Amino acid sequence: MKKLFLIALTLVINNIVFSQENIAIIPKPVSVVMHNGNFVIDAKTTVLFDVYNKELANAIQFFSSSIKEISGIELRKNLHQEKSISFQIKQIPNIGNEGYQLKITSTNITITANSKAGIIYAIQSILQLLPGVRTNAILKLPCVVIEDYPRFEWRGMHLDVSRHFFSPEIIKEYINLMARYKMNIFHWHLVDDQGWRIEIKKYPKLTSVGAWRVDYTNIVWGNRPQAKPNDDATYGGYYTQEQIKEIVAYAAQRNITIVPEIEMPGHVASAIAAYPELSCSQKFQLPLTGGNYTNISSNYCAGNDSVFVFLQNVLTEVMQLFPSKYIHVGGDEVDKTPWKNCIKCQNRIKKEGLKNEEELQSYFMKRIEKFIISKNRKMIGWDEILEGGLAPEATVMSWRGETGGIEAAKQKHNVVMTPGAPCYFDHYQTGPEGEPLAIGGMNTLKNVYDYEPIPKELNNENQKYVLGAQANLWTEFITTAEHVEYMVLPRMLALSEVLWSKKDAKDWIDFNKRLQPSFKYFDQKGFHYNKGNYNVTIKPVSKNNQLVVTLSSEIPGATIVYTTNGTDPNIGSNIYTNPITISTSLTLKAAVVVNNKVMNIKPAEQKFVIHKAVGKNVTYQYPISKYYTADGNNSLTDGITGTFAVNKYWHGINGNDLIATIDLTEIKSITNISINCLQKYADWIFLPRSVLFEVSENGVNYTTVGKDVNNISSSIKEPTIKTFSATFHQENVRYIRVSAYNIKECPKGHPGEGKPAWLFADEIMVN
Ligand code: TNX
Repeated sequence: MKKLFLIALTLVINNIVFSQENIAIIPKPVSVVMHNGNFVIDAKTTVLFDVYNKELANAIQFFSSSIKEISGIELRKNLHQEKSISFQIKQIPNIGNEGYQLKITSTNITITANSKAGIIYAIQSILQLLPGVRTNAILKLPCVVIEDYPRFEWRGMHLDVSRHFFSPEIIKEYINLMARYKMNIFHWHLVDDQGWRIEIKKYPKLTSVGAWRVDYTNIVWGNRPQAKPNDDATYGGYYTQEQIKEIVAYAAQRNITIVPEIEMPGHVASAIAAYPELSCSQKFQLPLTGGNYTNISSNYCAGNDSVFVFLQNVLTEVMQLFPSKYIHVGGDEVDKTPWKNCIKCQNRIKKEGLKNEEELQSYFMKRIEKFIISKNRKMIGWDEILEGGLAPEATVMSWRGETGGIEAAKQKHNVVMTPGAPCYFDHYQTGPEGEPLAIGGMNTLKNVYDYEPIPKELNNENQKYVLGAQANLWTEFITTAEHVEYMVLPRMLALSEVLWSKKDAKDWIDFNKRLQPSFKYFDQKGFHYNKGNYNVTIKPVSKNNQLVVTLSSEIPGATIVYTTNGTDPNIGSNIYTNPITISTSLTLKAAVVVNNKVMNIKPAEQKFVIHKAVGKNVTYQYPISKYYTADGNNSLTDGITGTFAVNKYWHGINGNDLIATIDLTEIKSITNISINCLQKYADWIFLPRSVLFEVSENGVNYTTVGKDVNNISSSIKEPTIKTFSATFHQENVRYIRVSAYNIKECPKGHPGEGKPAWLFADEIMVN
């Protein structure tokens, strides 16, 4: 029925076919009604608008230059003739400040909106219906009536230019891509430990010193050595105030507000390299080259009044450059140790009657907020600014999950959602296979598309504090424009639909169809992008005491093939139709087939082991970290072993031993117990020192049946899974206790040296 309707709507005009499906606008507009016919843009076409309205004139300039870029056609201005495109700003109810109405008939186009923002979005919708690159031909648009407006007011994209510097041209390209998909906030992360990127006239050393570091780009971020005093600092760059003004205007023309982030009080090793007197130690240091913080100060001193004078002077220049209502002041990940050891900070705590260093950070942020408010602006910061008490009018950017955002909204503060999952675009989208090295984690296109920015925990009244959401692109691992494009495309398009379109209009299959013209556009423009997530998800679902697994893929209508004999699946392998029952130990491999081709670089793979403890309850002496609960309490006895996809089936415990007791519920005779553990140096995960295996009949008196001592060094960087085991003469037992002893602290020379080490374990196998 639906198909017939679509065919009925298909019109053939001068060999261009427009159908409902051709209206492939992303984000999906609120309402689209197709009509017969088309409008032709040619040399006679004129634009009509009120030339005295500067904002409008600015938007028309954008429109005219875009049309010229594609077709070579110079649109006429305000010549009244039959074929016109008219733009009008007037009062229209129900579409808000950013909404628009676009009506295309065969003789004219009318665009109306309440503000320039809406006019710009109508233009973007038109541009999505036109070719992406220069054709030097007349342009045709389908006759259509569109009414459209966004769901959220904060539709953000962030870019970290501190960890790697990106030229003004790249920034403009980023802004342009954002604008095409109606994103409206560019969060420009201008300051961090590894580089200060904004010219501040009063403090020239911030950029002459703080913007340049010794170039170790070819060494992975976390492994870079620190600079030595005579090394040449050649990597970096900064934006001059003139460049910033130009970029701000470029963004404004596209209705994008740039929210600058001036980090404080932590993540400022770059500022301290320029002006050591800003830190507690006041010691000289060189700009950081990467992730090695040994002996580096990265906080401002919170007890020193001249730090606040410095920051007010910096912020004054920043606010002169950026008209944004919001000024981002960071606030994340402040290691409070230097404040604990600093006389000035401790005096401040006493004098202000503060309880601890958390309250000292809160004091810091409140003092800065007062200044920002005095300049008629609003302060926004990462969710750590909640700790020790939120500044009175602060807006919170929730990145460590949604907890901070929920808490702030309940306190009636505005919130922007940007939880690591799925809003961190520095994570993999399909890989690691076939993708450039990323910081870790995985946020697929569908994860982003399925995101709902309003958490269930908020009642109707508090929901209104959620301004919207944002994706963050941290660039520790990203050094080129091509790589930036790859990380945001096409995930930004999914986010744009989440933030703009109606919640109940979301449709994954339809979105995938509408993605195709964007892919063509990216190809035409030479943009790098991810072409699809062909991963197969292997999911255990236990049924009637049997281990049953389902296979699924994000690709609409994909065929999944699989094997259970250890070989890689090919187009002739079993086609998945129904859940698979697993009754013997085996390795399942699965892949997606499209057009008779296996699409995966590496098939999905999961090992299942059927043993005597499968399905039995496990209790722990020390709790498992809430971040690594795997698929629940009995993950260690579910027959599924952890793989290198870290966050999947592993149980993680931080700084503590893993002491697990299994109740077999009846006496069983056994001769072997083993446990798999993981080492992943880059993620602070280390193999245990040793594992002790004990058994008991009654759960009170235990006998040791084996101890396996680790023989793999904690400095091995290659991810490694090791099986620790004990084999013994037959024992008749009901209880099994496995104690894996954590190395406790990250080893010497590791970036987390002295900090708690993670211990990851999965599957205790009993035979
Ligand atoms: C955490 S998100 C950070 C950044 C890192 C990022 C890497 C946040 C407020 N702080 O400094 O670049 O993780 O994903």
